[in-house]
Amino acid sequence: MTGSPFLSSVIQYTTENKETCARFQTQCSQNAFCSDYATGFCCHCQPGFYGNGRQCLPDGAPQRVSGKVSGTVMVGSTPVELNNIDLHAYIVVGDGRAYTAISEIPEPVGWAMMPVSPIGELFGWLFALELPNSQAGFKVTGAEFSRHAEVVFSPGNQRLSITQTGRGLDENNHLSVDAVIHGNVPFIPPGAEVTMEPFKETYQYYPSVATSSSVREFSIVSAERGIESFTFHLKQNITYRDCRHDNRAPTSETLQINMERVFMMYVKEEQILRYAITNKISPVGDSSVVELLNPCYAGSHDCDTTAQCIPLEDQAFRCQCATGYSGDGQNCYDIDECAEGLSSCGDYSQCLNLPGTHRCQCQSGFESGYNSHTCVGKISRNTLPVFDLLGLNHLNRHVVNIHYFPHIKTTNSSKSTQNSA
Ligand SMILES: [Ca+2]
Repeated sequence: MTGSPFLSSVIQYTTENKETCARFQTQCSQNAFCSDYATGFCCHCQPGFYGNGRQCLPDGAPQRVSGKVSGTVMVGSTPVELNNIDLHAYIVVGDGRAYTAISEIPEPVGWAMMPVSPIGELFGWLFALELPNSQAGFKVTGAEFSRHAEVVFSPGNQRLSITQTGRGLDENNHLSVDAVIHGNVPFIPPGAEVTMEPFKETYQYYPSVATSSSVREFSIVSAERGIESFTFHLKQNITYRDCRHDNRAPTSETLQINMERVFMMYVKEEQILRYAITNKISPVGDSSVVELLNPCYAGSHDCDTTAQCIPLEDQAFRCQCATGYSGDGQNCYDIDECAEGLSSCGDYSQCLNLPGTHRCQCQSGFESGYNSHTCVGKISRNTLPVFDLLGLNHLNRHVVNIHYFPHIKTTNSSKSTQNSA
């Protein structure tokens, strides 16, 4: 302290308004702990989980993504509306392979969107297989981010802009990502095949934003036109909320994604557009040397798709079932937390078993409390009219259990008191 009135007032200001765990811990994931620092708080995922602390996912578990795609895409001079069509992705984190499917997508644009693999590459970056000294995108962004990508095709100079917004994790831990696509794509003859060689892309990391820029070559093979070569230039940035209060040293300012086994396909009959890409993230350089060392890094291990591969010395490794699964690592099984009495669902909630987890589903008229294991009345039960209190709205749906209404029934008070907070 210097005694300067200016400085002391500044210090006083920052202290009073400092965001602390005591006030903001609810912003952390249930699977995180909160730490206070001189300038504010940060959330950190607990051991066995990964993420940015605000959202944490179990290590080793496969990840699902779902969302909607909308926008207008011009194929040649034909505009095609994409009207909230479904996007689903599934990522086997243990080998870094990301599968993306968009349906139903109509025919001219379905063929023409085959080279637009960057839509699926986002999920590859978020949940890439990590080589030493690197971290997959989700550890930086969590589930809330905005990704802007600009794709410019050659030789036709068509431009396509892609915006993908991460909207959080839903109740099943699936990542919600909506996409808006606008612009032009080159025409591709129906029945053509698109192939893309493996490539490397370098991501630059700055506070709260990651960027990359690359040129991709791809070939279109069709009966009528033979083999044609194209390229596109991709420029993208991904913005997210960063927590720097802990003054941690960034892992690396640049990381490299190796994309292999790139596969794109349009199935006309089902109107489904599919991308599959294997993604490995590493420091910039020749990652093949590291991959030779251990099957965990090469993705050639035999761990279950719901297990984490833990590298040991040389070629040795260990498979560990993800949190929520049990087994020897080669074979993992979902734990039925409801049947095995492992759930901590409170009153007014029903236990629902899910792969890798479980959920406490609130009875009608109740909503999730802070920790999502407890359910609290949607309206203050003290002010509820007697008719509503008796649950007339519930009667048609299921048998009213008097335990739902602790104010009326008091003989079993032990069960009905813990929920009032
Ligand atoms: Ca389960």
